[in-house]
Amino acid sequence: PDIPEVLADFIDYGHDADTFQHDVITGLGAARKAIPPKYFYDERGSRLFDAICALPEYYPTRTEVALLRAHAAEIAALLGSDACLVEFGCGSLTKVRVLLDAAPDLGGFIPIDISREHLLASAVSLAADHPGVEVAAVCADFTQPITLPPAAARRRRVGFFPGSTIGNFEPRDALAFLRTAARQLGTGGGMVIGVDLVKDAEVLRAAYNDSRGVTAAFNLNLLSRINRELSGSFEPRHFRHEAVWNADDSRIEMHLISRRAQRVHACGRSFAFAEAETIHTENSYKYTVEGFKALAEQAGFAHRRVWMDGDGLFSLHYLDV
Ligand code: AVI
Repeated sequence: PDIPEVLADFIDYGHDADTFQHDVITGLGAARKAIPPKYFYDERGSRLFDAICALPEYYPTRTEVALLRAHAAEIAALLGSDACLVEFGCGSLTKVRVLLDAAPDLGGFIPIDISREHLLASAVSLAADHPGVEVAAVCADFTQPITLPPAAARRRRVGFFPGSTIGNFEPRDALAFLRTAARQLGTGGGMVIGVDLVKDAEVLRAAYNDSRGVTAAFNLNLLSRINRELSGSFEPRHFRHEAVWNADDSRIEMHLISRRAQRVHACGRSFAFAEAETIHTENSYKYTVEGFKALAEQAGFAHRRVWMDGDGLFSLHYLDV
């Protein structure tokens, strides 16, 4: 494919082929139905997620952006000159722009994301605004090991993983991801990572059961996506959204609960639901600063710095490889 002129490179690993169908068949066929949260982010899902980030109850985004703004100069100093920032997943790019604006001598920026069109559009717009930075995009599942393009290979590499997306991994997968990232970033590299913190259960519940129903629409959109992409017959109104705080496992769980006994078709198969049976669609683990520090160290990072807001809602960490 043609690489847009402003980009130094574009590599497509083609990781997304057929895994949605496979994961839906396996997930709906299991005794406890579950579908991985990465499938929330089709076009409508990504727009709904952006709307979640602006909700009054959803504190993580604005708290993290405020932390990035407040400490941008210190973070830029830790990045040093001519480093290459490697972003795992690329969201709205608001967050990385805060860092780029504070670090004028950054050498490279490489976003890695599975959503090809969104990735290309974001990388192109960022490259156009920062002509001094070598921008290369990698279309891949960032949990899989990949070879980084030359823009990264010849520089000191610092990972950027904001938003507490690490919280959507099972703890053992979070450890595996951090280990792979440490290897990829290499000795002398670093990582800037946002981690949501354990807090009052009511604050957590409200963040995932917002009063406008945006999170409910985001969760239910998964059923519409199955209908569209996998010939599904879900009636979204026959399911309801629920998010619960599981204190024992330190996580918010999102579920889609069947309002009645029903049979649904998808991927050419039939799946039976009992009344009140749930599809578990997401875990969002919350860490303590100490707990996350231990995880990062176990993965081979040295913990350098943590920044937190005054209410202790969210944490931003700088790790050394
Ligand atoms: C992307 N991720 C960190 C979000 C979270 O808070 O776990 C996804 C989300 N789910 C519901 N609201 C937001």
